[in-house]
Amino acid sequence: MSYSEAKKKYSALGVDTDAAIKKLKDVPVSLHCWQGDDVRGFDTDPSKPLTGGIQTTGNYPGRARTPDELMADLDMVMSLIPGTPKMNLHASYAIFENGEWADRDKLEPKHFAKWVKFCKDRGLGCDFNPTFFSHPKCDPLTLASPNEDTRKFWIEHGKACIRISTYLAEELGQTCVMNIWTGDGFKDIPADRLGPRKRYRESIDAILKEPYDFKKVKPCVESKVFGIGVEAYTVGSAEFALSYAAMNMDKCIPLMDNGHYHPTEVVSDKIPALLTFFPEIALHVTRPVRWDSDHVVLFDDEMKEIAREIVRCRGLDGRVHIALDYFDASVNRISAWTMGYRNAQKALLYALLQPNEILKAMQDSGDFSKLMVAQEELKTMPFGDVWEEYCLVCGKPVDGEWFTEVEKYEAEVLSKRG
Ligand code: RNT
Ligand code: ZN
Repeated sequence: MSYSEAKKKYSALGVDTDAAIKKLKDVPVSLHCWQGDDVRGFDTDPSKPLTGGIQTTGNYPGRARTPDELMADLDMVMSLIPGTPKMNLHASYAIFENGEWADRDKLEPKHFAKWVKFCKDRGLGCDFNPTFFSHPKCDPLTLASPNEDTRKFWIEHGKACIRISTYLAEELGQTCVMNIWTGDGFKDIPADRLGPRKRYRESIDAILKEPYDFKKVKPCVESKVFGIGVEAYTVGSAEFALSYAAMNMDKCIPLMDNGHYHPTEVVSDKIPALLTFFPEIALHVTRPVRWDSDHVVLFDDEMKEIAREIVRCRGLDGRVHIALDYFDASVNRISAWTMGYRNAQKALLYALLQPNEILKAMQDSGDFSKLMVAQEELKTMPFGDVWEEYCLVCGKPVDGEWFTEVEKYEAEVLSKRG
């Protein structure tokens, strides 16, 4: 079916497909740099393991090993995805020049000058993350450590990251979302659950004392339920992170990663709960398979429901900051990156093509039979034609046309990497 026919069908349901396409085109969605190199970064020995309770699995060839390789891969991905990507960097992706090196507590904006140039040349904004993992100063705790020197080091890192986030926001003229996540926790039953949380709270307080303009830099606190090797206790639990954000609404916002909850909990339902109270929230969109496995985002039911809540709560008008967060090393990384981003875009477009006001009215008038029928029948609308039109409007390949480009890139570029 052609786009014009699909448009007519949607219009009969009260949905304007052109308006949906126009809306989504300009919504920034953050593209995480860490899918390209298995979360290794450039500031520590790449042979050292990833720590902090997260894990990449698989050893598909072609991992980016240098800033130039990572940037080339990002360009490849960006040539294949519709919409408005925004870069998302971790502090560990600092680029040092002329043999210089700085530890995480001493990082400066200049270590991200190359990234600023990369973003400027492509008209991108940039989000940022302090890196509280994969570093010898993890004892193994960071901001919650009982050791004052450890805490001080990581607080200084957090402050340096606020200064870098301000630099990114000012240089690029877009808000910089700066996400605080640590893997602090214990493998086995702790004797003191309160102490680490009090220290974590004080450490975040100290980081947020670093001056910043809350309109430009949006610090977030990301919660988690558990990680590998820290199964029994997580300092930054859901209640901790949410309470912190609620008590400091003028300084930071909560961040929910949909891999960080018990398996029957859903972030789609939590979005409107948080938006009842918080003017803004942030999301890490991922796909947990039985645990926080960070599989590639699919166009699946929960992804659709997350997107529907974002759209219904008017989150696309700046209330919900959307970032992707997954890392699969078992398949072609460019394909993983592209597929996940395209799927997140698909879900958002799908959500924009729901007659939300009409469905709400059915709910409010208690017409639940009609609502069920309407919601079910929407599932077989000609969504694929609108998606294809969206890709064309964005000047990006439609389904069926991008993967061959990835195969070509693999043959010409990735397979030549040692
Ligand atoms: C880990 C968190 C965190 C990281 C990234 C690399 O469980 O989700 O957001 O994945 O910062
Ligand atoms: Zn996350």
